[in-house]
Amino acid sequence: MSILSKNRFTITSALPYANGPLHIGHLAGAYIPADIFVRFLRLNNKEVVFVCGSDEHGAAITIKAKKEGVTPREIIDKYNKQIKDSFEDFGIDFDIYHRTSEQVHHELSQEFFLNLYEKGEFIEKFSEQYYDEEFHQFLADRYIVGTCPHCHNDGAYGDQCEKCGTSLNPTDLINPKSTLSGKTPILKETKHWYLPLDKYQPWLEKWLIEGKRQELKSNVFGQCQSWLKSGLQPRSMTRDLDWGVDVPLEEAKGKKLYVWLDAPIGYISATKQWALDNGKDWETYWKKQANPADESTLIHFIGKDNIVFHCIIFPAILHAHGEYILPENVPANEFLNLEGDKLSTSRNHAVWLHDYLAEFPGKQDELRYVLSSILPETSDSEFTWKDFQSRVNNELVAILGNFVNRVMVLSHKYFAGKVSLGSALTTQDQSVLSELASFPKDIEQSIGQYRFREALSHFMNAARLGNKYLADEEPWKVYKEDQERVKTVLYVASQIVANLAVLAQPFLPRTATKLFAMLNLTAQSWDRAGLATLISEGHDLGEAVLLFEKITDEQVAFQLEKLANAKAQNAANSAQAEPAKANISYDDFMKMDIRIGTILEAEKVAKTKKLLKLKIDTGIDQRTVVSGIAEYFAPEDIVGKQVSILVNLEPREIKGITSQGMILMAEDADGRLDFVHPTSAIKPGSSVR
Ligand code: B3M
Ligand code: ZN
Repeated sequence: MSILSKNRFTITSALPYANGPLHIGHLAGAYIPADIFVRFLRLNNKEVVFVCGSDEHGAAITIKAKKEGVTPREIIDKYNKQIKDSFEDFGIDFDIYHRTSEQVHHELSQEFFLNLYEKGEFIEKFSEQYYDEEFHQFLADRYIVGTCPHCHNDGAYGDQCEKCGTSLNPTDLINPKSTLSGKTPILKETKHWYLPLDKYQPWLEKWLIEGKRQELKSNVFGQCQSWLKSGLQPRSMTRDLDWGVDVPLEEAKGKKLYVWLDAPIGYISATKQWALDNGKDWETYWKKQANPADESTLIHFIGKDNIVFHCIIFPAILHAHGEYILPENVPANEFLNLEGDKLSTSRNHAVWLHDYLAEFPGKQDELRYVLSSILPETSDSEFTWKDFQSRVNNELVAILGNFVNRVMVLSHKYFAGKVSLGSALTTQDQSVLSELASFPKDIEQSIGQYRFREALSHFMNAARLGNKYLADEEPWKVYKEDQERVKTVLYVASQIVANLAVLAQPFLPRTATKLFAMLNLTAQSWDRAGLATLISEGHDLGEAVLLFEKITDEQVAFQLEKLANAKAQNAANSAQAEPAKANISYDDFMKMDIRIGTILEAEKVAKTKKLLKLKIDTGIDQRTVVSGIAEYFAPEDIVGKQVSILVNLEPREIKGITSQGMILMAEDADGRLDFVHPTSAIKPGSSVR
């Protein structure tokens, strides 16, 4: 069914956390696709509300505030403004860019919570959670670090180990430490309100898996299916935090709503505010209607890391509430990479939108174009500056810009900018014009299936058609002998330019505006696209302006150097030593019995990459120690070496071998190992203190 059979649309783009600026990955994920879609709907005179806003709650904000030594309020005010400006600069045409810190949002989120609470939808559960006694705070998510039980990385967070990717609960961590005080937290009982996702599983399977198998993109469907397959668990909708929306219950004083409960409600509160400002009825965009045909079509544009929240948790909440419509589709994109590496805010491996604009002023459409051509629609994709250059130079400049420019310049040169039909249209002209008429439908179909790259390539093919037409007809040669023919060629070519102006509107809004101005036409809606009479006989064209310029090799080199500098800066930062661990007492230290020993034998442990089995003369005895150094030392090279060995470590069974003690090794930030040993021979058994 064509998307244009619907009349009203509620379109949302993921609310970015107001804890940092936007980069190209954001645009390519949830904003450019949504913007193309919305512009297309508006051109078709649909009733659309397009909402977004800053996500201003959760640990993402408070931890950033702590890092910068400012209040959460300062963080959200700063980044909300910067993000909002970037969206405006790049023409992401929201009806409203709201904030989850607004009163109307707090109220609506609380109303949602209470609605579910009063229906008895939540499970209330006491559990023991880590608590920092010094800071008087429970330690959710990133407020706690410790050793990963899976890979033994000792910088794992309470929600995830970034080294091995495992998702964790704070209580899974070995040797947990508060990131606030650095101290070992205590366990303390606390009460939370859980959404029983397991209870909604059968409903979700029917609505989502049976009902949406056809419509959902395969990457989205696959994720949902695997979540449901592994079985949904109750999920806590409240947190012990001091920043967020208050849980509206007397007994929950000091607790906040889980940020992933309030954030999607942000779409609704944004719509509410927009309706208030514009004399509209927000409920027609969000609530079920007596006649289902009157209901709005809700579509969430997001990145792949948010799929579970938009396909499972938020729909379950809307369903439990009962009055709301459910999303029609969630066309999530995968991730965009940059120059062979993941985009990373913390490593500064990114193209920041505000930097781009300062370095390429006025070239928003160039970035929109390139990102639209490489959107990670079905799998991760990659932005490189070389590719950026070649798409701008070989497509925007050489095809679109060149065609438009030649039509404008020749029309002004030969006929003072007046468009008129000279001799009759040839069959060649007619076939070009009928081909032109096919593009709007092709683009409509691709957009309706969320295939924006394909839609853009149809648009570019229309420009190619124009370019080829001019090259075939060569009006600059014909002019000498047949001016009437040249009038007609430029008449046909002008119709193509006018069509390009109409078709460009969803993709390249600034370019479309320039094209209409050049043509001396007002903007046209989509139903006019395909017509061979957009420009009438005798029409006067406007002034020609330059649409696109080539990207130079120097510009590319500059950008690559910037990324290389960020990389070098990172390496320098990570070369800095880790901060010291918490203090221990002298007695604690004296508990360790470290001796000098000599390696007598060494051999690889079968079927392992890292392990060596060593026989050590400790001066006390000869014992076996298994050590993870095989990647750095060959057995034959280390026999006879003196080492430091912790001799009173509890024996451990490793790969079926009892290891009695631990060889002390120095390890740098890159994981490179070396022995800690005396510089001159010393008697085995000598102690190290
Ligand atoms: N702020 C997460 C993110 O930026 C979150 C999206 C909310 S959408 C309701 O990935
Ligand atoms: Zn791990």
